[in-house]
Amino acid sequence: MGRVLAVIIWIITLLSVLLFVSGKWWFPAAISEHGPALDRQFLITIVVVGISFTAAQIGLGWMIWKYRDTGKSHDRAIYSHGSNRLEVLWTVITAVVFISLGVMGQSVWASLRLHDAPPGSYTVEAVAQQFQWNFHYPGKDNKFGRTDPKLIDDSALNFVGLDSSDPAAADDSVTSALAIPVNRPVELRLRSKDVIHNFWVPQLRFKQDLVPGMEIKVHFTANKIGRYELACAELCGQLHFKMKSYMLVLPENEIQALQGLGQEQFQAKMAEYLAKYPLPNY
Ligand SMILES: [Cu+2]
Repeated sequence: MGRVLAVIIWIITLLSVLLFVSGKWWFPAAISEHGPALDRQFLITIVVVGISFTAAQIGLGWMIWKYRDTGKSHDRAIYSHGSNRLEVLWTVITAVVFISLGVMGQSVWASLRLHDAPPGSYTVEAVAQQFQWNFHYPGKDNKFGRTDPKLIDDSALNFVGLDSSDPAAADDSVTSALAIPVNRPVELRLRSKDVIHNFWVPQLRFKQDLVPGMEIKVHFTANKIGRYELACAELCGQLHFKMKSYMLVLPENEIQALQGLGQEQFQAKMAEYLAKYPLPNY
């Protein structure tokens, strides 16, 4: 029985490793400037973790094989206090490996979050709520109209509380889909009206929480035109599964064509673009 168990463990290990090595269920192709660096970091991590996992499982199977019950009476278990030296050694090795991976990965992570967006970035405000996305565009004047939580009125479709008496609000638009230019830095200002949500576009290799009471500024550059699925990746309530939308990465002229359109025309143009670009195949 011990031998069977050991072999089963080795087979499961082999199959698990093959799942990754085959590359059949890998990420969709990256469409952001920081994507390749993130993928490289992910690959390093998965190789290191994969080697440790395989070594540990081979060892586990080997112990089960070696110390199986052979029915002989002299095969009695002995009690061991363990080895402090070994304990210290593998704890230190594990700590060094994990801290190194963390330090190596932080530069990409931090560059998108802790530094200001480059000047001239295309800025959009994202306001999440149960269970929809609202993207607020500043329009031609590049100035967001004043918003006030008191003015939020979902039944009047004023989801972000835009103050229409503010002149800067006149050319603003709010839509449920996100449109950004290709090859130009984009700054997102993330806010939430109720609970924690999470902005996630897998191809963008970007994922960030939206936290009530906070404005979180992040930035990235998308480099492939198309339509991509955008999901809320934080379990935010009963209809969380419905909280999805699209992100359009558009050529500069199509972005320009959107700017300054009033709310209705903006929405019509967005519908046109959404129909124009098919979703990528997975
Ligand atoms: Cu959500």
